[in-house]
Order: sequence, then C-alpha cells, then structure tokens
Amino acid sequence: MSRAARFVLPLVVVLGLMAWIASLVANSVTRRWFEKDVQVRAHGAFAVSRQAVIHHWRSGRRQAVGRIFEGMAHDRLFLAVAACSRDGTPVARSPRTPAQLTCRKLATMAGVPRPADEAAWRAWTRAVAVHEGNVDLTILPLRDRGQTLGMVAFVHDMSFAAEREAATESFYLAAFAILALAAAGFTVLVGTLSERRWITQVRGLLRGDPVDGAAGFGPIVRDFRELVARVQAEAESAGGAGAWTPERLRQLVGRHLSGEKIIIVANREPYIHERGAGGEIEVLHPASGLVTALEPIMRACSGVWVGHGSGSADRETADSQGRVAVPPGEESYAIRRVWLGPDEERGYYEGFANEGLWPLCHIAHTRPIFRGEDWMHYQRVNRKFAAAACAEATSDEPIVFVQDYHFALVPRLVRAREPRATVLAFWHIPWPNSEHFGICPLRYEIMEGLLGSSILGFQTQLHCNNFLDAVDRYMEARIDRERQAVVYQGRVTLVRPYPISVEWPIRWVQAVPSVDECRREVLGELGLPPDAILGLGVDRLDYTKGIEERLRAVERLLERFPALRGRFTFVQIAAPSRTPIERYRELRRQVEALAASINARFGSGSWHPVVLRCEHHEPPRVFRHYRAADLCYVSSLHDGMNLVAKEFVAARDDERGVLILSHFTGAARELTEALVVNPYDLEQASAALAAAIAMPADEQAERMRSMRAFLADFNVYRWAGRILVDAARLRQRYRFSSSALERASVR
Ligand code: GDG
Repeated sequence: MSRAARFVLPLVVVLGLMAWIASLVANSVTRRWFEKDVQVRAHGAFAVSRQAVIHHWRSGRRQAVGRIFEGMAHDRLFLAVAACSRDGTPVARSPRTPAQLTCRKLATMAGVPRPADEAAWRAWTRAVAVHEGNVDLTILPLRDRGQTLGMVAFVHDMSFAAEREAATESFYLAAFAILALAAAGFTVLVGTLSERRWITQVRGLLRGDPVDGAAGFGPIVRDFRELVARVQAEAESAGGAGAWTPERLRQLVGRHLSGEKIIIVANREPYIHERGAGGEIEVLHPASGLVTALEPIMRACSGVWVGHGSGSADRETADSQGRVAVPPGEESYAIRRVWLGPDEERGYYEGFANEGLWPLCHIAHTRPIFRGEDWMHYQRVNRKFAAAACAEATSDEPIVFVQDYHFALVPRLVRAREPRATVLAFWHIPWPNSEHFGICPLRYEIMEGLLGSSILGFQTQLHCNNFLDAVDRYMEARIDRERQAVVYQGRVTLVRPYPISVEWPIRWVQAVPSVDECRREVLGELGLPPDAILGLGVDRLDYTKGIEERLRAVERLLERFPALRGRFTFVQIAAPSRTPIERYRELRRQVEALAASINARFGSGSWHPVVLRCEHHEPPRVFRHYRAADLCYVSSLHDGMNLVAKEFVAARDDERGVLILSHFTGAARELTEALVVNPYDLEQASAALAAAIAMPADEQAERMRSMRAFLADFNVYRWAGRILVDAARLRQRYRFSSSALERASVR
C-alpha cells in the first residue's frame, strides 16, 4: 500500500464514522424542532379558524366545519383535520383523514375523559401531542364560553421530516467526505509540494488550476456552495422554521420574486409633510393600522408606496412626479403621491369609502350612505391610482399590492393595463355576511373589481367565507372550494385568510425609555401618585372602536367598586379621524360629553377618573403610555384585526400589564390569553377591568409571555412572507403554463 493510501484510508473511515454520529444527533434535534413546529402551526391554524368552527358547530352546520378543515388541510404540514364531539361522534373530517382514525381511537390517544365526566373535560385545557411513526397528531380541546364541545385533531404527515433528515444525512456525509478528501489530499500535497515551488502551486490551486492533471479546490468549493444553496431553498419552500425578520423577507423577495420591486397602493401615505405654525416642515406618522403594518414591510423590501398626498407641505417636498424618498434620514423606498382635488377627496374618500363602504362592512349601527356622485369620484380616483401604480412598473410582470376598501376597483384596472401583473389585494376590515353586503347598490362592481386580483386576502377565515358567499349569491362565477378560489371570466382569484400583525421587535419600543421611566413620566404629567392605577385606551376617534362603551364600563367599575375612586384613572388617547364627516364630529361631542359626565359624577379635588386626549400623538408618546399602563382596554364593536392590542403586548417587555380585548376583533382569535369580553355587556366589561386591576403579577407575566411568544412568531414579516410565497407560486405556475402554451402553439 502506498504511503498516501495508508494515511488516507483510516482518515476516511474515522471521519465517515464521525459524520454518521453527527447526522444521528442532528436528526434527533431537528426532528424535535419539526415536531414543535407542526404543533405551533396547528395552534396557529386552530386560533385563526376557531371562532368560525364554533359558530358552525353550534348551528349544526357540519359541512361548513368540514369545508374549513378542508381549507386547512391544504397546508402541506397537515395531512388531515378532524373533529369529534364529546360523546365520541365524528363532527367533520377533511378528505384524507385515515379511516382507522376513529373518534374512539383519538380519545384513547389523547387520554381524554369519559363523555359524562364534566369536571375532567373542563380541566382538559392543553393540546396533546402523539407521535406514531411518520404521522404526528396534535389534539386540542375545542372550548367555548367555559364549555368543552369536543376535540379537534390535526394529523401531520411527518414524512417531510424524514425527507429533510435524509437530506441532512447526505449533507453531512458529503461535507465530511469532502473534508476527509480535502484533509488527506492537502497532507499528501504538502508532502509533495514541500519539495517543489509550493507557494506558486497553492496559489494556482485556490484559483482552481489543475495540479498534476487533477482539478484544484475550485470545483469542490463550487459543489459545496451548491449543496448549501439547495438545502436552504428546500427549507424555505417548506415554510421554513425560525424567526421571520426583515432580512428573511428581503431574501425571500430576492430569491422567489427575482428581486422585483413591490408597488403598494394605499390611500394613507406613511409619512405626511405638514407645515407647522412657525413655518417649519414637520414629518407626521399617521394614526392608521394599515400604515403601522405595511411600513416595516416597505422598509424591508423597498419599492414604491402610491398614496394620497394629503399633507400641507407634501407638494413642496416631492419632485415633479410626486415622488419623495423615505423614511427621512434612512431612505430605502419611495412614496409616489397622488394629488386629489377637494371634490374628489369629498366624494371618493369621505363619501363612498367612509360613509358608504366603512359602515357597510362594520356592524356598528351607523347607516351606510351611497350617493351617485360619490361613486363617480370613487371610480375616477381608483383609475388615477391604478394609472400611477402602472406608471411605477419597471417590468411587464410587476407586483402590485392593493390595500383596503378605498381601492376595490384597482385590481381589475391594473389587470386590464398589465395582464401579466401579479395583483395582490388585502381587505383590512371585516367583510359582512352576504345578506348585509347585498344592501350595497354597487355590490357587483365592487366584487368584480376585487376579482381582478390574483390573491385576495382577508383577516379571518370567516371574512373569506362571507366574501365567497357573496360571490355565490350575486355573481355568475364558479367557486372552487378545494382551492379556496373564485373562477370568474376564466381567471382565478385565490381567497385566503392572512391575519395581519405588527413588526417584531417594534422599533418604537427601542426608542422609548424603560418601563419605570415611562411610568414615572406619564403619571407625573397626569399629576398622579406613583401607586395610582392606570387604564389606557388608544384609537382613532371612530365609532367602530366602542369608545363610549369603554367609558361606560369605567363608569360601571367605579359604581361597583367605590374603593377604586381616587385610585383608578383611565386615559383615552383618541386621534381625530375623518373630521369632515358629520358622524365623526357627532361622535367626538358624545365622547367628550360622556367623559365630562363621568368626571362630574365621580371626580374629586384634582382627580378625574377619565382623561380624554382628543389629539394626534406621535408614536413614541403612544408607546410611553403603553408601557406606563396597568391595563389596556380595546373595546371595538367590530374590527378586522386591531393592532393596538398587539402593540400593547409588544410594548410590554417587562411582561406586566393586562390586555382586555373585545370579542369582536380579529385579534381576539389570536390573543386568547387576553381577558376577552363583549363590550356591550357592561357588567362583564367592568368585571374584567376589576379582574385586571387585581391580577397577581405572576398571572400577568404568564399571559403576557404567551401572547408575546405568539407575536414574535406571527409577526408582520411572516404575514407578508406568506402572501408573497403564495404569489411566487402563482407566478411560477403561470410561467410554466404560458410557456407550455407557447410551445404548443409553435407546434
Ligand atoms: C384598519 C382596521 C386593522 C392610534 N392613535 C394614534 C396612533 N394610533 C395608531 C395605533 C395603531 C393604529 O393607529 C390603529 O390601528 P388599528 O388596527 O386599531 O386600526 P385601523 O386604523 O382602524 O386599521 C384594523 C388594521 O387596518 C390593519 O390591518 O387591524 O382592524 O380597521 O398602530 O398605534 N398613531 C399615531 N398617533 C395617534 O394619536 N401616530
């Protein structure tokens, strides 16, 4: 045996053995991660659809529950979803549910109580995970209003984990084989080269020059890079574990959307230039949930934000095309301002959008008003924005992301101008049930406009269902329940829930002082002692937010618990919104009168139980209040999501503070550790306020920790990532089908 072989063989054997052991260890660790991952996914899917499932379950609509499960089972990680009632009868199951998975078997696996054992059912609150070969199960109790209706089981096909384990194994073996060969080759070479002009040869090697007829390190490095890239791509397309960050989102756009810039169309612009009283120009951050969510996405991905130029100094700060680079001082994307005349603003924004569609979509007891003239302006402004968005396109396959009810017609208008565009639309507010939506005289045009998009997103599954029901009822279109899509005039629009969220961590939290300092400052400003109890509400001054119900709950609290008088103060930050509309001016008068009457009734000396601040606050001030408060009450009468609730949780890195949350927000489906109340029920709401005040610190911490973990995972980067991955898949499908068609037509 040659000298080289005597050295190389043992080295390869030892390193091979090490590779095998390392891959075993790595596989067992990653298997545990995957198991955890699918459980988190099951919890997420369950949280999003829970309310809709309970609703259908209680009204005996098993098929509707089955349809929801069918939708969930499209997720690659769920083989099937099934539900059983407490007495062991099946309620619904998605198509691929294994036949042998009977309710009795599920109950045995989960070790759940017997049907009649009420106390034991009540005590069952945690999910049970079961592992059976390549199939895992997550079995969750389905609870509603303190009662357990039954259980929902997610069946996970873990064969993907086995595939990835096999990939990891080959990765390790390949890496160690390369290492073994490299080490052996290197040693042998050193021996040889030491007798020659080795420095020259090493340089050549690194360049990839052949040595003695063999290739250098160049090809090995190239192979290694390719291997790493392949493993990374596999992880990404499978949804990928790990935190969603701006960087990850940026990489996703680069990799899956060829770095195409994103064109957002939204009424409100993220930075408003206003001329102050002293003549100086100020930059304002508007009070808008849409801006809160989307601005971090633009900072991460860059692109253009097409929005209404509404500030008094907006024109002079923009170029001739209305463009301005933002954020000020760290410019990473552009705003393209669209200018509107007073009539357009009145008809499109105040009229059709905010006196028509806004009350139409919210159950808040304000009548929608639809005027013919407003509709004319709405169409005209939608055309203006669609044209501005298309003017920003730099390829014939732009990605246009249309926001909210202001622009229901834009998707179709963009599609007409740019047939190959990927048009995404997101409806930030609720979509009402089809009977209610039917009162809109322009219902057909609104839905037809939205069906110009490739993907139409809503905050919850319930809103998707309502939209599909409305299409079913009022349009000549086919609903593809299996794909959750509408096929209209030969084009497909996917209709999916994407619950929106906040950035994580929120930049404003890092920009404000410690919790103690914020508390000292805010209490100081209010003239309150350090042991005062502080409640907080933060909203745009809007009738959907339930501000009157909130103040009435405070009033009821002080009636029921006199000991809190003089100790509890409720601060309501209410940013003026849509002030030209009479209903909003009336609301302000009503809220001010109510606050004054509560203060007159219970106030004494310098203590006022309600401090009402009807003015715009810049975000750092809003966040100081979040950090200073003992509790935050979000009492919306109807709300797509509500980001104030999420911001409050994100602001509390001290894990203190209690969130009281209206049942009628999208957020209540996700932040289940909040005290969830019906804001109309003043007994319940005031009891929740009292419970929040009395809640021990460790319970506060436990609830906060759990909600914070959820938000860290389900942040706005994940929201955008999910939509963009779906968009990338559609683009790829479109490309494949159109190139196949081209080939067919050439033949
Ligand atoms: C729509 C949907 C959905 C409040 N006061 C001030 C201020 N705010 C900020 C809050 C928060 C935002 O405004 C409000 O967000 P919401 O989510 O509660 O509400 P909408 O504006 O109605 O948003 C809603 C959202 O879209 C996203 O999809 O959640 O359901 O209705 O960020 O902090 N901000 C500033 N000054 C204030 O005085 N700067």
